[in-house]
Amino acid sequence: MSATPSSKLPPFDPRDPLGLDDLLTDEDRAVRDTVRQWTADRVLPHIAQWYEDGELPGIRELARELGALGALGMSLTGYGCAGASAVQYGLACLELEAADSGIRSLVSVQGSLAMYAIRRFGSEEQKQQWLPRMAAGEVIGCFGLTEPDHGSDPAGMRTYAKRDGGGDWVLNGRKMWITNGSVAGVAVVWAQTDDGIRGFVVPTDTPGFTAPEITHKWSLRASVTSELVLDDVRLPAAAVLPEAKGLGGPLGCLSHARYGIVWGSMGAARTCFETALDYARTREQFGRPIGGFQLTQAKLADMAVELHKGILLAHHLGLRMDAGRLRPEQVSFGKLNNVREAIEICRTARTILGANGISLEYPVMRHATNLESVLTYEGTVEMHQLVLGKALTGGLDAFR
Ligand code: TGC
Ligand code: FAD
Repeated sequence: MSATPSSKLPPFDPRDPLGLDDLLTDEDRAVRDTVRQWTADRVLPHIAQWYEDGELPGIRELARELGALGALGMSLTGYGCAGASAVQYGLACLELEAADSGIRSLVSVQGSLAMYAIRRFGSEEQKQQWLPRMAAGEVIGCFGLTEPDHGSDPAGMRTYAKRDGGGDWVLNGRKMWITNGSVAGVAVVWAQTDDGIRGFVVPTDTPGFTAPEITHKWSLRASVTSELVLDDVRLPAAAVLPEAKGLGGPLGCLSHARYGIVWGSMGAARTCFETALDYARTREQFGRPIGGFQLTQAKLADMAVELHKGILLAHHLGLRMDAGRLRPEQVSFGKLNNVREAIEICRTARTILGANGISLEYPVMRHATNLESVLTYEGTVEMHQLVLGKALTGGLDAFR
């Protein structure tokens, strides 16, 4: 059969060269456009200044607006959550991270980590108490897994929860690098117990809980990152997440959040690619636009290929998640590939912008430095290589 005559083909769109928009439903597009418009109104006009200042001012107001959009706990059902599809949640992550990884982080930690932990592993009372207010953005949540001496290897965590004679839990320990920590009203904290690792729902006004902010970051500067200090934090027996037992609890939450990053990282990459494309068309050297040089075209072609392959991969994983068929190893596949390629795209975009590439007047360096964190959190490149390596080799475990 002959190919379709090119006169009948849709025009080539440099911003969607594979025609991936065709994969979306009208509802998907509406979600995407709503979140994109919100970032255009509320984030993009200010983000460079927030980044320079190293703060996310008005985070509580932003959280309430994101709640009103239905973006918090977006793919969860009931308790005020939007019940959107995994693909729609992914599209929202992409649009948020196209603005800044810090905004996507706020949403990931709230919805995929803190809310997801309570929705999946919590008691009915915990769900009723926290989820509707978290979905509305009235209460911000955080997720405390990492410790100063246990990052990639959370199984060795030292934070300990002990039961006293009356049945209360008493928590002691420290968590490190916790997104949203100092602004959170509720913390999901993972701790060792006499029966293995358990999760606890900790109201942050509980005596003994403090969350000093971590400053001097050169990445994710428009995001709140904190320590959590637990000093004889006394909680009722009902504070434990009843359905989470062992490391599978927090790792199950991570699968959900990592899925969002598979999409989100492509948002940061898209912004950098589009910025570089616009720049290459207009910036002239040697008497013509730098986009006319073959070396620049090769860079743009390679960036476009990896960007749209990454979006296609994210969409595929989204469809699998919606069908209840997404395995953790597949999430590792996506996080490993997409964040690694996103940072490469941003670094290449930086070269196309020359000296302007390092300026906050353009979004490229901001995204590239943000992605240094995204490469590390939610499992480093090496952790995802090892998860995949273990699965590929039929279970040869490089960890233990
Ligand atoms: P391993 O023996 O492999 O597993 C322990 C148990 O967990 C189960 N499991 C999972 N369950 C659900 N989902 C997953 N993805 C799972 N992966 C493993 C597993 O079946 C086993 O169950 P059982 O019943 O047999 O006990 O555990 P390991 O100790 O060998 O650890 C391996 C490793 C490296 C995969 C894991 O520990 C790991 O993922 N390390 C990286 C830690 C990490 O990602 N931390 C992230 C902290 S949160 C964060 O960064 C938020 S930033 C968010 C933002 O700002 O956007
Ligand atoms: P380490 O585990 O010490 O790793 C250091 C290096 O050694 C890495 O390259 C790692 O891949 C490598 N390595 C370790 N073990 C092996 C091995 N077996 N084989 C080969 N290489 C290995 N955590 C939370 O719990 N909640 C949060 O909200 C949160 N938010 C974060 C926000 C930011 C901005 C950042 C930067 C981090 C955040 N984290 C959070 C922590 C993050 O998840 C950890 O930093 C991450 O899991 C890595 O742990 P680590 O930094 O201790 O590095």
